Amino acid sequence: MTDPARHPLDPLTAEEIRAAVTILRRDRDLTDRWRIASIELREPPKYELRAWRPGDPIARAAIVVCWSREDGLAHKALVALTEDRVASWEPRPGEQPNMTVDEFAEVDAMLRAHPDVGAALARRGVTDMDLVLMDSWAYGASLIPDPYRGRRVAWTDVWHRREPSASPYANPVAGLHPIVDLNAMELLDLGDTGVVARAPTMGEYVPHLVPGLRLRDDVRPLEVRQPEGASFTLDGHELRWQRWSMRIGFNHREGLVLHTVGYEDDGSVRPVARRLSIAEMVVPYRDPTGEHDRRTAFDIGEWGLGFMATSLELGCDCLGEIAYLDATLHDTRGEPYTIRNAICIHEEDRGVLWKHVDAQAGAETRRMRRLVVSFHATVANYEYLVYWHFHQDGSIECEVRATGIMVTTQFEGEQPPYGTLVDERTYAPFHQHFLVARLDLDVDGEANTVHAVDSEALPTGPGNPYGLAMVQRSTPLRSEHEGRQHYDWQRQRAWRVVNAGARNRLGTPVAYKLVPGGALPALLDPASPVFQRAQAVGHTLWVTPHRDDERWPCGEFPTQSAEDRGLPAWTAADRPIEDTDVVLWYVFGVNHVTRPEEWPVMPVDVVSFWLKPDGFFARNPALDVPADQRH
Ligand SMILES: [Cu+2]
Repeated sequence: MTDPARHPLDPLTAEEIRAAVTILRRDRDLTDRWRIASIELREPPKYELRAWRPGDPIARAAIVVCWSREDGLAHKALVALTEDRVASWEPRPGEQPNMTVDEFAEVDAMLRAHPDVGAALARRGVTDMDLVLMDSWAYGASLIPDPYRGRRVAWTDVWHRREPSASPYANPVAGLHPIVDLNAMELLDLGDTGVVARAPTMGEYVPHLVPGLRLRDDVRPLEVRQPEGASFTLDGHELRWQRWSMRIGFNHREGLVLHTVGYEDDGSVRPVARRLSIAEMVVPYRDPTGEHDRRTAFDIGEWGLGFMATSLELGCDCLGEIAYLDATLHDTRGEPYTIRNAICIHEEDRGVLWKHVDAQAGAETRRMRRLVVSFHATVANYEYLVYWHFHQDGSIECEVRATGIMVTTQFEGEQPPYGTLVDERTYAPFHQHFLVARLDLDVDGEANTVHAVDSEALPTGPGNPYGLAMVQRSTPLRSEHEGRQHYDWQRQRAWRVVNAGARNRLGTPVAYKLVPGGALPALLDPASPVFQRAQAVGHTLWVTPHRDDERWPCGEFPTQSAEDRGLPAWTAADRPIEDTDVVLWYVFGVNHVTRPEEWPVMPVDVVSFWLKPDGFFARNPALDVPADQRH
């Protein structure tokens, strides 16, 4: 038995996942021909949860998305676990549930056993099918070939390993992209556009497979010791560290979720954020050739960063005293499984926090320490490492690291101009990683207004004879259309989330500032199919009034979608966002112009943005950090 939930926001346990499926099978006749796409805690509505106190009864419910492989019809169910009943059962015609790990594995096995695939590979000199990997990708609606429209389909890349322990992503098989019906689990089209001669690439990164690699021999141990243990406490899913407190959540789609983030100030906990997560990730490849023109991954909406989370037993890569939380997920039969050590919690030294040297008073220096809550996801060839950093000065940094292995293609003749040559007759196409952070900030409460703040240099003239004057222009965003914001380098734009009803000791309204980082333009034709599906990436920031059910910026079901039914649809109503419970949707990421140095494995590309107190405190909140942090 796993522990029953102790708090309404605790993720579903294995027993609860089993119970949700049992209730559905009993009451809705789910046969073996059904697949379960996702089972997730139905988080209590935000305003109901406010009234909950420890010891109060907890009503648990699960949202289940499933579909029948016979007719392909998706259903979304709300299963009231506490009441042992299906509370709602909603057919979702025309929508495709997320892609699943089971389908990925079944496609791989089916294609490797298929005689036509074997013959196509034999024409390319590949005969040992144990060395082949089929990598399924989801479609956008407009790119599905006509005869297969309306079906659940995947297209695949073909890779082959040089030897059993070698990297599959070192050797692409160009000109072969089988199309599969996922419900029938059958090959529809070989997608054979012709043999491309294989090139003698060196795509291996495991040292013993890299010819002639000499490891550095001048690296001595660097150890982090915390002889009295870590400074945080973890009680169930509740985390406390110095002045910070929060609850850790996890689901199949967003992966890590942070709830009820607060900062203790003068004995009381002041709310900063109600819920923080990465809600979508869109990765369009910017190569129109037939090898890549369908390659548009929605890694969260199609695959789920939670489902893709890796056990940090396989490499946590953090130093010091570490606490872990497991994650409970499930397969398409609804059978739960555990990812051991899915979430990592630890502290890091971050150099100097503040310092001043005075000739008479001497030096005062404080070292910065931060709390890190993180998880890692492996989405086929790529890794995404998500870190939330909490600092002693009240700031929060959300950092994402992209690493892993770039998609490559071998070519004959002239290299297409849409990528960088990284190996013999092999190029890595340009692409972008757009991340959409969902930030439900509650700065000292829910009544918040977002202001765009621009730096403006005043013209030289009377009162400003030397042209030095610079002021801040603060523009309140009053409606959702005004809330569609772009980064503005010329004005150094940032956004302040202001609570006009709460004042600091200086008498000014309290605020947190969203300091943009990693902002990137879509660089997409608005009419293009990918932009239609991912209009959320068309703005750096969106602001919406809080709704419990508005969670997915590119729509609830981006798999095989034609248009973005998330942010553009919700904000079309242009609802008021002034002095209300706002949610910020921040778009950031990597404009990945590939480099040879990112092959055969990519050093991390790091992007981040910050949430910084900006008048939330009346002075430096880290004055209280002791000089000697050993005591
Ligand atoms: Cu990339």
